[in-house]
Amino acid sequence: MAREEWTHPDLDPHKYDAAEAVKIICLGDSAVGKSKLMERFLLDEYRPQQMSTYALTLYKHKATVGNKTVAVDFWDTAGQERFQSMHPSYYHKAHACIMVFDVQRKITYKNLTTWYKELREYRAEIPCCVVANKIDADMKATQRSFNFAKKHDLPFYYVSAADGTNVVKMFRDTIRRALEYKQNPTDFMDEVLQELENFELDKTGDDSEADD
Ligand SMILES: Nc1nc2c(ncn2[C@@H]2O[C@H](COP(=O)(O)OP(=O)(O)OP(=O)(O)O)[C@@H](O)[C@H]2O)c(=O)[nH]1
Ligand SMILES: [Mg+2]
Repeated sequence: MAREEWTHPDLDPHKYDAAEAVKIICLGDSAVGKSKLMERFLLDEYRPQQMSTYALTLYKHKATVGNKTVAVDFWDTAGQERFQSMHPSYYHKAHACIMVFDVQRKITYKNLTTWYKELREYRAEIPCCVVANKIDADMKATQRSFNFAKKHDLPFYYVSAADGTNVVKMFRDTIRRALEYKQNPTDFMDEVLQELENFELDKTGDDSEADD
């Protein structure tokens, strides 16, 4: 996003530096039920904040984890995002990711590969889970095996935004994992190494100039 877009306080990435604020993103093809899942989880505190200019909706939630109150922002995009890569700012400072597919549309399951690849390009280590939505419409789906999650060692949930099956459990687990990650980011060393690598590259650049 362009710099001026951060002037909206709700989109200021610095707020996620605060100890008890987490950002959770949601990925998946259009119409798999990302927004409905959030609405179902939030129910009466449901106050989506439409950032229409950015095709982005922020769902704000106060969660209690242990004896702490955590401010959770769920970031949800709308529409045809699969056909264009998500903007890097969507991933920026995210602490967890929920990847959703629709058990009635195989293509949405297949496309998880693309979503996951993009996620890992930006956020190599954040907790992520795979969600098979709309099981109310196809109960037999729970007997089918979806190996994507196993292959990548990700938690997997059969859910229904329509009747609420597993929705609270999936969100609570994800919030807890987001917080754990925040308190103990496993990719901290990656960031340090990257910084060092950039530094070394800069130095090499300087040296070659000096040699000329
Ligand atoms: N039967 C059934 N329908 C669902 C369920 N969840 C969502 N839907 C329906 O699927 C359609 C798409 O749901 P959305 O939540 O708008 O999907 P989305 O992933 O947010 O889609 P985009 O915003 O376009 O990316 C709607 O018509 C929902 O009513 C579910 O658990 N069961
Ligand atoms: Mg939506």
